Amino acid sequence: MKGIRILWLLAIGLMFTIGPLAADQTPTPTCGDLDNSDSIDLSDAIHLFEYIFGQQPPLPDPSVADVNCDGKIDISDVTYLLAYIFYGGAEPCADCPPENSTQIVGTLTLAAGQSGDLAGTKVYIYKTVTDWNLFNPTMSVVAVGSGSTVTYLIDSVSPGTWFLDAWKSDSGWNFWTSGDIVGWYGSGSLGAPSLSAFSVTPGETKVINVDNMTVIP
Ligand SMILES: [Ca+2]
Ligand SMILES: [Ca+2]
Repeated sequence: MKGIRILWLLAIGLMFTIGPLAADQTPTPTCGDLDNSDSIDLSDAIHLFEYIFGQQPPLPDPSVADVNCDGKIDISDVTYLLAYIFYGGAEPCADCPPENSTQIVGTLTLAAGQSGDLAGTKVYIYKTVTDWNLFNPTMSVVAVGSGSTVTYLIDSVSPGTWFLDAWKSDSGWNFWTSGDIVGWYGSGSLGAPSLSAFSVTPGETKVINVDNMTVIP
């Protein structure tokens, strides 16, 4: 693990010396090629690191970033990439389920009259409304992009019935607080949100858009 830590320092150092990568990138199907350069190298790990910490343009394609195929885009994917690049670790997405992975994808959009930046908003899925009330999500991802509309992709979802909400919080509390931006799939209002269940079948890419993102006054 010591080697990994050294590589972290190297990656962080390069992050500040290389600077932002090109912003006009197009989608790529190559898992792990975060910067769409047709190769997988340290710059991809840096790109992913910067993305996770909010310093990078949107990923060209969220599906290439979940290199360890656990349905989330986080630091463990950077570690996985570094292990592959420097230590002969498993290839990006080597253990991913074959195509037709069950997914939930969609957009989050600010409600009419709302203003704010949805960058960094998290999307959560829950098995029951009780889980939602207790903030006990089964899976979560960070949406990609910024501004009034962002996109998300939750991969490797278990088929079944789900509830979904989206939440950008700066407070660290496990409940909605003033200034948070929240939305949910369903009906109702901020004071009385009503989540609707939806079902996902095996191999389906379920589209769930949330268009009621609202800033809590
Ligand atoms: Ca690359
Ligand atoms: Ca991952």
